[in-house]
Amino acid sequence: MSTELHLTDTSRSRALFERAQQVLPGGVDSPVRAFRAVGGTPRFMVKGEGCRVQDADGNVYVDYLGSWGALLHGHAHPAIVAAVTEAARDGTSFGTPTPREVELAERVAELVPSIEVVRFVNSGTEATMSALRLARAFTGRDTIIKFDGCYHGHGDGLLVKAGSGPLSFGTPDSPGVPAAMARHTLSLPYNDLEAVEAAFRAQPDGIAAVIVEPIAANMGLVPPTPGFLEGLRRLTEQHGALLIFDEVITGFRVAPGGAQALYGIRPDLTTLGKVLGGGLPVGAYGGRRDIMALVAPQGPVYQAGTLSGNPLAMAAGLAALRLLRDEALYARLDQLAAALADGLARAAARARVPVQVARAASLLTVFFTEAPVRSYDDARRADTARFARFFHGLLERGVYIPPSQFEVWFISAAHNEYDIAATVDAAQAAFAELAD
Ligand code: HOZ
Repeated sequence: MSTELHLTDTSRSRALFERAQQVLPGGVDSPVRAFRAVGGTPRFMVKGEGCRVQDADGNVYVDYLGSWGALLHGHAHPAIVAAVTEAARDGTSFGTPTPREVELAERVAELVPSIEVVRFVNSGTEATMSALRLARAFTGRDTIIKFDGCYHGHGDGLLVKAGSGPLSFGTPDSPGVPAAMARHTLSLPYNDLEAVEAAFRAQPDGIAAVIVEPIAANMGLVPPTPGFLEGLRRLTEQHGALLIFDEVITGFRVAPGGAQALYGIRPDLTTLGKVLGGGLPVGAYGGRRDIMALVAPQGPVYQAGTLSGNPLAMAAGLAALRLLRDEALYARLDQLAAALADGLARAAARARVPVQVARAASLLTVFFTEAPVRSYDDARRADTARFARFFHGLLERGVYIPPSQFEVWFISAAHNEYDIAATVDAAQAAFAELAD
């Protein structure tokens, strides 16, 4: 990888983007991919191997997007590819129960401390929508508390001060969500326990659930301040509301048992996705047996899906979770991520570019701001124009990071010390350009 700025040929990506815009809204199937927050042409990827991706023009990048966190083990891990190939030979979908989903459910229940029973779905969005329906049914209440800048997928009622794409594009409240629906969502500042206490005081018997990313990773990376998650557990218990951890990003990534294992907090329900699917579309929600007993057909809360528990996806998930048995995995990820975070902070300081490098386990964000970021309001103070220049400085030097200031970099088990060192060199050069 060269730290020199080289003019990469992007003609094939540009041509594909032209065609895509004729037949896909904005040329993409998920908004942040369109590069609108950073400008320029999105790269159309054709191949991934380990920590590298190759675009349609043959340019190769060290990848810190990792399919938005799904690829903890890197691209095309041989064990995952073999498992999916073997499963595909036996049939790609049955619409019946299959053995692999039982095995994956058992493995999830073993790994995630609070999950006794789990339901597989196809995406994180489905998981959070279903978990909220369940929480409302269980408590007989309507109001949901979420936090500003947290993103829980694109379900109605969750697009209120939402992070990720909505934050990147300045549309944190989407049109098309009925006002009546949004009225049942209370969005409060992340890391502000007093605001949660006040909400419970105002509606002591009205709040069905508090849903939270235990480590917020959709407004850039914002770890919980000490006592915040513990406080949420205490308040929800006191008021008969459920605590839902959205671990779509943190599940199996920050520890085998997710953030709840890391912080020692037992939520009532958990939502999962990304790493759980090993790169195939899988989401899940699960938790206490008495709550999950309400899900159809055991109970009356309806939720279904033709491709739920799909055998290919279950095979990929099983292979991905099997790889977590490597005892050195999390220490290695931590070491690599720490080296990258330190290197980035030093490189920025050398170039006199004020940044905050936030890190938790193998997740990090470089915020272009002078003040620490503990909330959505802090995150929004970041200089997004500077971020966009930095993004392109890296891209042109062969480093692919998520194309928005408000997303996180994902370090995978396929990165190594040389990739990290080369990334820091590239960042050094990209930061130097910002100082001009
Ligand atoms: N919601 C994802 C970022 N937090 C983006 C997913 C995608 O574009 O693939």
